[in-house]
Amino acid sequence: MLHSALINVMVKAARHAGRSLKRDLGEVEHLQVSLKGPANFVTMADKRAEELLYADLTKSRPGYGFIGEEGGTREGADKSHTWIVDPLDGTTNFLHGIPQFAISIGLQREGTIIAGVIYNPANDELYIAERGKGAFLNDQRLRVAGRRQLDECVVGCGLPHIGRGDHDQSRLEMTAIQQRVAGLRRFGAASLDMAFVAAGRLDGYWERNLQPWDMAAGQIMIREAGGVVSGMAGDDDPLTTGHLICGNEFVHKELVKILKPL
Ligand code: 2AM
Ligand code: CA
Repeated sequence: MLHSALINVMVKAARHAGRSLKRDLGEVEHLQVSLKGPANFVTMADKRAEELLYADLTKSRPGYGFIGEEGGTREGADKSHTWIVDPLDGTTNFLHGIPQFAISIGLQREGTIIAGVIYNPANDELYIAERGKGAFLNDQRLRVAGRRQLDECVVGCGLPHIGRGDHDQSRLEMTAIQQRVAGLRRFGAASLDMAFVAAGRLDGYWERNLQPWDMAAGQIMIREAGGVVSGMAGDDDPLTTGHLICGNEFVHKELVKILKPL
């Protein structure tokens, strides 16, 4: 399938960094038995992947700004374009050898996300989206699920981490949703949760306290697949608030209705 030059640049960078992560995953599984454990190694894997992405993306599009989870913000001469990159989303999964992690690359132009690539090197699933051109999983066009009965829906969520977020609030939200849906899931990589919503695997998903690089690519993936993305208010910007609700139009509305008053 033919994609734009921009998407090709993003895909090439994601696959390159993906090969590095996949090699490192093999090493992590090996290190599980060692005394020191793989945590430091994973930090290195993460940084290595980000540097590959930075080098590849900057070589192809010199001057674009770059915001990465590891290296922070790197300004470029071109102030209207910024890459928003998570080199390893789902770090805890990666550390435990669970094959649910991804490289996430979003491109922002004048404040709007115009392209996104999410790549899971463990199962070679590649998600791409470009504004006005649709969303694809391995070249298959994506469409959000069409379910309109909440009790038939499978919904994803996030959980606050140790020492972070509001655990009581999280329990409150989960209890409220659990009573209304067919199934609740927690996969642990926000970018892939969003890709799953775009692919119609999950009917909806919400999570609090995310970072822009967790959501940038996922946001355009869902919108191009016909879904809706917002913050907790229902019409706000998750990239600004850090809180996210998404799904098809109906599920998104229902989730907002349940979660907003809590
Ligand atoms: P990460 O793996 O790149 O850290 C898990 O619920 C999701 O939340 C993951 O996508 C994870 O991204 C993200 N996340 C955001 N902030 C986090 C934090 N402070 N600690 C762990 N995961 C975080
Ligand atoms: Ca992340």
